[in-house]
Amino acid sequence: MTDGPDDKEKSAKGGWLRRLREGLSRSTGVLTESIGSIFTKRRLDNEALDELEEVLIRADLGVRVAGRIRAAVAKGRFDREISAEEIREALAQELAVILAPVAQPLDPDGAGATSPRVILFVGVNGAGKTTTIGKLARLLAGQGKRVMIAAGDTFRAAAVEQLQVWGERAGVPVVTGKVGADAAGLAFEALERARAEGFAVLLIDTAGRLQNKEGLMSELAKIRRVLAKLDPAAPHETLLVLDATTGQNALSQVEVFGEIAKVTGLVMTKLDGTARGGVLVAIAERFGLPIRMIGVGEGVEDLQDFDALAFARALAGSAARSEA
Ligand SMILES: Nc1nc2c(ncn2[C@@H]2O[C@H](COP(=O)(O)OP(=O)(O)O)[C@@H](O)[C@H]2O)c(=O)[nH]1
Ligand SMILES: [Mg+2]
Repeated sequence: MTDGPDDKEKSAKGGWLRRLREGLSRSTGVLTESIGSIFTKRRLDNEALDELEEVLIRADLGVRVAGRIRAAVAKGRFDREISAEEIREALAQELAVILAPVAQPLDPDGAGATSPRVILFVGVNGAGKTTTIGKLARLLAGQGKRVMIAAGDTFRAAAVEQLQVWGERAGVPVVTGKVGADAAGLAFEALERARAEGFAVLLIDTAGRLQNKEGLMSELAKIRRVLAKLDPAAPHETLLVLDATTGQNALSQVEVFGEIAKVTGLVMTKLDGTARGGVLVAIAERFGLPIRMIGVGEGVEDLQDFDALAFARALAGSAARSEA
């Protein structure tokens, strides 16, 4: 999604990487400092590896990833004296191995001659669905794509207004209904209109009232059903939006939404906040779902493709990160 001129792209990338690194400071702080104190002039023995594993678990990476990294770091280095920087770079490389397969950017191109690409956004309240849709609409419109938004979170007037503001700025039409209106009906109407008017992309917002799991499940199922009446392949993408600051809780959200919605990809937001970015690694390892985008701030330029190695280095606090 970064298709500007080279130098512009580079400085924008520098900016978001800095924000990402700052955001990951909680995880990175734990990792870099602890690695620094474990590996000052020390042999890489079992005790050192135990300590490393513990630090990785504390940084939200999860038990399985921690074990995997322990083994990878030990390989070829066991019983050698090793520096903290060497450990950080080995950690970054191993994290990148886990993350590379899920770094699959969104394909926003139209689904076919007669249908727009339909992207459904799901996730708990406050995760960043509406903001992400606004940013994405702006980005895609900026690339000359014809985008329409359906304000499917009909329970929150603020969500509708929020989208109208983004839509106005981006010159993107926003299909809305009355407060409490049937979200599926709205989604149907939007897709009908988007098809008739030749739009390339339809972004659909939804409510995130997870406290009423049955209700939400049937609402999402109904949205899917009515969309499929117009295009059997719609929605072409169902993106689960996750707030990185929720840490381990994000894992259970992937489980729940995986069950109630057919999630095809993830968006991880708020990686610029006091983020606990390590959880993204645990999610990648456990679920293998594509990470379509990340959010590193509230501005339109803060929606980014997920770069596995840059993220891994930022998380590991590896010095090589500045080249990423
Ligand atoms: N710092 C930061 N804030 C974000 C990001 N994405 C969303 N937010 C904020 O998170 C809050 C909730 O976002 P919203 O889109 O309304 O969540 P929704 O309930 O899932 O639709 C808003 O204040 C957003 O501005 C991000 O990447 N970084
Ligand atoms: Mg919302």
